[in-house]
Amino acid sequence: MIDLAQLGAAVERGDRDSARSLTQAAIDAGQAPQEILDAMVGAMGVVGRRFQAHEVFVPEMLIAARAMKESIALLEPLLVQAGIRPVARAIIGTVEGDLHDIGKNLVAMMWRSANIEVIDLGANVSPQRFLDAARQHEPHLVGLSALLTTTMPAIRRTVETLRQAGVAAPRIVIGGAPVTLQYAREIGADGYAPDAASAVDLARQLLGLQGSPS
Ligand code: B1M
Repeated sequence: MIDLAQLGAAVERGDRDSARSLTQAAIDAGQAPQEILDAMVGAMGVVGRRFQAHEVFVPEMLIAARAMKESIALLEPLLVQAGIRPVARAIIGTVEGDLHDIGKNLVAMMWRSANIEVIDLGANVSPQRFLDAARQHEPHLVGLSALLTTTMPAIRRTVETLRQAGVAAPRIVIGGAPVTLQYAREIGADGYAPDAASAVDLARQLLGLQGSPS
């Protein structure tokens, strides 16, 4: 049996090789896929909290998320076999006219690390494309990112398009450097997150999932 705390520690320090080999060893030892997954989700929760406390920065969070992503790839067939499903589905994109996608990618990675299925629509996504994707995927969450003051109105247009079309009431989360909580309230979004780790806490809160991953 593998000590899953070691796997968590490998993910926390972004050690891809160790994370992969410990995941494979745990699989080979017949450990429960859910327990292996929980160890990694918990580790990313720790990384997220350190990021919020400014103890680690974007690069550390990226390498931890990559270590987890590669290990999850080994685990995925077993998760499917065991019928373990993501806790929710999200679509995410950077709004129309805006090509900045680094922060949005980080939010997508952190949501995936919290066991949320994420359909990433990319950058420069029109309100109509968000609507088409919402109709197609029926997400629980929609994430909108903007980095330019000039593209903030596209967030508003996207929220209006989704609301007016009456698609199955997804929770809309917005973020990006010029975006504020006040703006979120003004345009009728469900929430605003200042960074990728907070976006996980917010998603869990909006989805009614208890607390942060331990
Ligand atoms: Co641009 N750019 N850029 N740029 N760029 C900024 C944003 C700018 C602040 C630089 C400056 O002038 N000081 C400025 C915007 C000014 C403003 O509007 N107030 C600017 C400008 C003006 C432009 C152009 C117009 C420049 C030009 O061509 N004249 C142009 C616009 C192109 C377009 O989009 N149509 C442009 C182009 C580019 C590049 C293509 C060269 C490149 C983007 C590459 C890419 O993303 N693939 C680029 C970059 C890299 C930047 C800076 C340097 C870095 C942005 C970044 O990735 N930060 C940026 C200046 C800066 O920030 N220092 C700048 C790192 C990233 C992790 O942070 O994206 O803030 P951030 O994401 C954070 C949070 O905001 C939050 O979580 C993330 C992680 O914690 N968050 C969310 C983000 N999305 C979220 C969604 C959520 C929740 C949280 O829920 C869904």
